[in-house]
Amino acid sequence: MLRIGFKKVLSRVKAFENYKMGPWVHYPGPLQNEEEGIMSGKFNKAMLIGMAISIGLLGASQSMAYDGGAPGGASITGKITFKGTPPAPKLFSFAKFPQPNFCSQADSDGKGNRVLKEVNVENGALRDVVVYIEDIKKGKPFNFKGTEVKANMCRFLAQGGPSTFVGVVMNKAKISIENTDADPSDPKTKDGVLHNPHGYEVKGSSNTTMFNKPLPTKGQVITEKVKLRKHDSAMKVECDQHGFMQVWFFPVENPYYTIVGNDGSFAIDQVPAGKYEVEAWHPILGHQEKEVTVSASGKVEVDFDFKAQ
Ligand SMILES: [Cu+2]
Repeated sequence: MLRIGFKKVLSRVKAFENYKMGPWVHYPGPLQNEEEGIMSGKFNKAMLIGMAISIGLLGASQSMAYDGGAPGGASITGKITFKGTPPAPKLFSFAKFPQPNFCSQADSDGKGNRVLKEVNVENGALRDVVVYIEDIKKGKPFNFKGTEVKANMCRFLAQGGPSTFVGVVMNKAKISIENTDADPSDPKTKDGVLHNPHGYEVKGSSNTTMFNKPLPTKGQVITEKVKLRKHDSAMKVECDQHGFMQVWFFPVENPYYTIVGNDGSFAIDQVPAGKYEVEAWHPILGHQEKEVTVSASGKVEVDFDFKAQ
């Protein structure tokens, strides 16, 4: 069972050292935390080889590449609802953070607080949900162009979708964050309000830093490669200057995702016939899955109902 050639093991080690491992390998526990110095020499080569052998054995769990040359004709539609009383928004006193006057121009409660609505419900419809077909190996074309975020009025806003609180990323693709903030009335920040985007991989209660970069100047953009190492994790970006600047990203591996509209509805089209797990993901409320079967040109409706945690 342990018959992996030494050369192969070495190439695994090399790959590991170069951070080129596949995205969804279940790493042995300690490897999950880069910040604890796994790559900084605390571990010797023999240990790395040992780990490489385990990774080699687990290699079969890596997902296969997606084939975008086989679009189908079915569609999956539905609506995301929320039952009960949504949790109250989080409040952050602007006075406790830099540039309170500038930042208070957006999403203020009028009493000196930033309002962060993590669970946004209007007329029973839940916003900021990603709906995704898991493990679909082929279908419509997938040309993921990367993820864009703007720092605007001391908010991180996900670009290009109906939600600014939630977007999607793809492992090994790019995420770019642009600073659009400057305060001409303040000599210290006339060229830019300093934001400090801090990217995390989040799984349960564990947060691992992906990057942490200052962004001091208006018009400046930082671009990072998304490096997710755990199965079923998500990504979050927070500002180390302004703790209320928070945005979430769900990792996708195929084009069959969408973010619900303001009325909680969604539609996923060009689905090939088959049986699928459809997932609805909310960064605070967690995820739900439902199995659906679609025929060649059928329409299937699937709804999800979330509750307070
Ligand atoms: Cu900031």
